[in-house]
Amino acid sequence: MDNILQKLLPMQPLASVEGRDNDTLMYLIHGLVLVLFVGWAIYYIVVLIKFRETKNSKAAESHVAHTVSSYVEWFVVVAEIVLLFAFSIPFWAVHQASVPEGKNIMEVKVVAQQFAWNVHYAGPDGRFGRASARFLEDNPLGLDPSDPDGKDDITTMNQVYLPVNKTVIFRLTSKDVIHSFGVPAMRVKQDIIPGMTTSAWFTPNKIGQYEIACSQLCGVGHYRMRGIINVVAQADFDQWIAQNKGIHD
Ligand SMILES: [Cu+2]
Repeated sequence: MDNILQKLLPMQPLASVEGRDNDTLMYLIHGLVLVLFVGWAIYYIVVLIKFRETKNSKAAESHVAHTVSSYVEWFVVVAEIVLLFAFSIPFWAVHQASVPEGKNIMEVKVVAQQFAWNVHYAGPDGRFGRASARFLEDNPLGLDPSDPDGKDDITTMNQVYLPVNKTVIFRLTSKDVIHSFGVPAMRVKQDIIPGMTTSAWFTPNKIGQYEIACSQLCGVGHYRMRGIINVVAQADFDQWIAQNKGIHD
């Protein structure tokens, strides 16, 4: 079934646990729209033939009474109510309106700028160093050099490393204009607003490389505002953290 749907409506191969709900919703909405499209097309052709001018030289003043059309309308209304209340609203509540909590979750901070992604890891101590706009001239994330929590932090540009099968929450903000954190393979898209912190989260379940594409037109270099998410095995991730602690790229 999945293969047939994937052929009908090709999407990037899915690489997160939560993305499945997104894809189900996509298929259902497209399915309904397909039914509506075919229905309207048939109706259009029928009307063109049935009410052609040579057969109906005089316009009828009274409307055509049909019960079929009202059944069809009710079907569409019910289908849309089901899509909204049984799928879309629960999806929003689980994946967008709330952020998961618990132990097996890691946090990564991302500061977007024209036209790059600055990525900030807490390092082995699990605590993020303080950042302030005062230090932005010294380093791209504005890390305060006097804060001991920041000494082992790792910062990278356009490169994200994640262990597979672990939920990650991205805390997103921007230095300049509105950007959008779009990761198609994870089915995630979240606006990034200067002066605000927004969140996006997912659980990557396939080792590989995935693109972060800025999804909000943010200036002349928008097209090249790309990052890479490297999903690796937990052991490789631990090694990466150990090798890079304190390195601010
Ligand atoms: Cu951007």
